Amino acid sequence: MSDIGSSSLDQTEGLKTQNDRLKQLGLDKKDFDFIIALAGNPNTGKSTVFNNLTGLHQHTGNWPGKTVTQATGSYEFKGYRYKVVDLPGTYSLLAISEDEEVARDFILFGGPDVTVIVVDATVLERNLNLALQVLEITNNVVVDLNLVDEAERHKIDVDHEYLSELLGVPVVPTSARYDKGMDELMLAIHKVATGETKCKPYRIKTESPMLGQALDTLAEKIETIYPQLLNARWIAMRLLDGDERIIQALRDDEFAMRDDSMLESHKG
Ligand SMILES: Nc1nc2c(ncn2[C@@H]2O[C@H](COP(=O)(O)OP(=O)(O)OP(=O)(O)O)[C@@H](O)[C@H]2O)c(=O)[nH]1
Ligand SMILES: [Mg+2]
Repeated sequence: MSDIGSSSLDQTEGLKTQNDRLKQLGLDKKDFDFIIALAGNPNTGKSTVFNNLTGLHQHTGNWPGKTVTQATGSYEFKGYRYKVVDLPGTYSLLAISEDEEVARDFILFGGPDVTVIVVDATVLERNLNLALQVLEITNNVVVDLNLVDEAERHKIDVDHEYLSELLGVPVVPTSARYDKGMDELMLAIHKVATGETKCKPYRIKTESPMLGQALDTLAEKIETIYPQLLNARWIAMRLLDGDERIIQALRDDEFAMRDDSMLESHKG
């Protein structure tokens, strides 16, 4: 590490890396290649998926400063080590309840490499609300279309390929209770994590022209300060909504992320 000139570090000093963020959230990326977040409405089978993926390699504690349980686990796939975080079930990411706050903060500030949204195939419409919210925040998403066995019993047949086209991210049908579709899920996660699959998440644009203009103006300013952000428009929306957590995050410069690849290029 001594070959990194201190002067070349000046620009990035004080900025946080992904792992600094993770540590604040009670996690550590050390020894892992990718961090995977499992999100979804309550009772969609997140923990069942989590158990299938991680087996006995699990650890539970609490989210720092919260009464919400933090469950993490790990697995290996194609030579990569994955750390999985089982997020609390939530209907939205507006951070009204403690559960929602934990889920949103992790997706927003923890910078997971892939966020898996577990949706219930029997009540897809209701579940897509959260899915669309997650797609607003992050690019790297895999949708786990779970409970397809239950859907079949109800004569519901979801066209997962078309859904994937509409959402702009991979959609994998699974029956977690029967351990079905897990290999396909791991492969989809792997491809998004390694960049083999490029996601183009669907983003809602239904606002009035005036609001749209205000959002564009604000997002442009945010992007000037934080060029690496992928969700400036979403942050602009939350600011206009008066979201205290997001306002505080801007005040505390929490969106400033040190890019480790930038440090690499400064070496030597
Ligand atoms: N039929 C069927 N049942 C499933 C499937 N996946 C999960 N379940 C069942 O659904 C129930 C809820 O599963 P969990 O894994 O606890 O769901 P969760 O999303 O973690 O729930 P919360 O953490 O409370 O939000 C359990 O009884 C599971 O056995 C599936 O693919 N098919
Ligand atoms: Mg659970």
